[in-house]
Amino acid sequence: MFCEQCEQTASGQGCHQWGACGKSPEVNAVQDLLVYCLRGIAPVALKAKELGILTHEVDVFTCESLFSTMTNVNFNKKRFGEYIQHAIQLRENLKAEVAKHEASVEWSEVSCYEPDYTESLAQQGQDIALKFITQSESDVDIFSLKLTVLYGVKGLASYSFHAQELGQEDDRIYQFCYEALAALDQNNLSLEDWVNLALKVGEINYLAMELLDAGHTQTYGHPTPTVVPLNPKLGKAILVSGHDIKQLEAILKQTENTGITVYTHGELLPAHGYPLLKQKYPHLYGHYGTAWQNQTKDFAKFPGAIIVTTNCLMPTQETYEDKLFTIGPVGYPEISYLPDIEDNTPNYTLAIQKALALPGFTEEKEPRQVTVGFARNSVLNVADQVISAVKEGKIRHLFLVGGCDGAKPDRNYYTEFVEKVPKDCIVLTLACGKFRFFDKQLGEIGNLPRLMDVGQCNDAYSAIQIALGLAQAFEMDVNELPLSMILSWYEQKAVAVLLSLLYLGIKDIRLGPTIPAFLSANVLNLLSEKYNLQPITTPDQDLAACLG
Ligand code: FS2
Ligand code: SF4
Repeated sequence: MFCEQCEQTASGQGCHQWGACGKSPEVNAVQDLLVYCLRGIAPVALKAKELGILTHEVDVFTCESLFSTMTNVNFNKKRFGEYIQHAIQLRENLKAEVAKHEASVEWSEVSCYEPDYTESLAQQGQDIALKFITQSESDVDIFSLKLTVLYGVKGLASYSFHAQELGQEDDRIYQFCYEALAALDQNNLSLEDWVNLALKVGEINYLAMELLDAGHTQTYGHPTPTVVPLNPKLGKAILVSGHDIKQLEAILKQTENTGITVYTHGELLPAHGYPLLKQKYPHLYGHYGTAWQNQTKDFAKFPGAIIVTTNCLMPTQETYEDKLFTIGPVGYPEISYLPDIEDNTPNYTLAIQKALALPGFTEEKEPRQVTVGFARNSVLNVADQVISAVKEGKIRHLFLVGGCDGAKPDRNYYTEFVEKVPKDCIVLTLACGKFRFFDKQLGEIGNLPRLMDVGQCNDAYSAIQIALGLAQAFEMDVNELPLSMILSWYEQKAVAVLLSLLYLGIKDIRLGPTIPAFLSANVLNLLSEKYNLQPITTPDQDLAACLG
């Protein structure tokens, strides 16, 4: 087994025996086999697009299956077997369509590959992964960039999958996913070509995040500052985890008039800020628990059904397995999976019945709350206040402290950093890393809260719009703003977001808790020289440098 796609990779060098995320070597191998099959689909889909053949089903499938191979999404070997069979079937159907237009196309080895379903798919995946590594590792820097592109495309595919659910699609995204997947099988690209391809992942991911933002805001309105209770309400309950606001709405719709209260978990906290969701479904009540790595404790204690819509799912525990449900690309062996029935939406009846059978909350807790909804519109609406406060010296600096959370103790850096930010500075935050400090009372500067939650990880798009809007208002380059980005990464969506920031030319990003293992020393040097991308050090040292 070899996997180094996430931040918790073993010894900071790669998981070889067993995934630190809980992924077995067999699951890792079938994921690699699925990615190989998608690499085989890519040239066929590109040819089909060139000939004007409809590829939509394959486009959506490609994004969903790439999504399923991300960290903490799917641990179910059987499900990957199904994805692989479907991939081959879709590829052959598309080839048949291409043949109707152009009979003489010769497909490369990867596009002709057929797994032997009578033999172990895991063994076949392992052999293929080994071949990929031995073919590529002679040039460490190109191998590093190949992995960067592949991991970034996984993140981009996941955002595109969500945008598509909300009716927002752009063929440039699908076209690029295929181009990037096809490039992994080319051995004639230079280092510069690979750097450009990695930045192109950033460009296309920016488009995917823009579409997802449009999907959310056009469907649910622009987020507004909204108070979210952290204490539960008496009664039956469902907890919805992950990032999928469209599926949260489907759950809200199917639980109307059942008496069930719906709680968000993890990256769904910002859903409360969308006015049209909040107004339409009063039983969308509050938030329960903190970041993904605390779910084994949070899920065990939750007295209702739990639905995980996306990452980050951890290996499950007996104490809550019978009340846990997964959907879409998410899965775990022996855990109830609710398949799509209609309009890309599952029937949630089993989860609803489970919630009604469980006791729900029977004891009141002391009221606690947080405020969410400081996305681009909310912040840019008060841009004049921010600008005056900066000009009058009331706001010295803004920090974007955002990104993923994880279990490692060195992530305490982010909590300490926020605690040490001077009182005349503002902290914008996003993604699940905020749970280390999201309920801290940092007070206000004038009417502006000192801690503002911009949203989920994909709302990096919103944070970028805030930065660009402020730069425009100050009439200066975005890199000259009194704004520093202190980012934490964990999985492949964060890789895609980082590539988007680099594509936009954002400099001086501080990244932690560690630098990705898949970045070779030369590639890291290159990014450091061009963008001044740098690892975090200590909160005191980094604060001093940013404020200096
Ligand atoms: Fe957090 Fe996990 Fe959001 Fe990542 S809930 S680390 O997948 O995408 O951020
Ligand atoms: Fe290791 Fe991360 Fe890969 Fe899991 S996803 S096997 S923890 S590198």
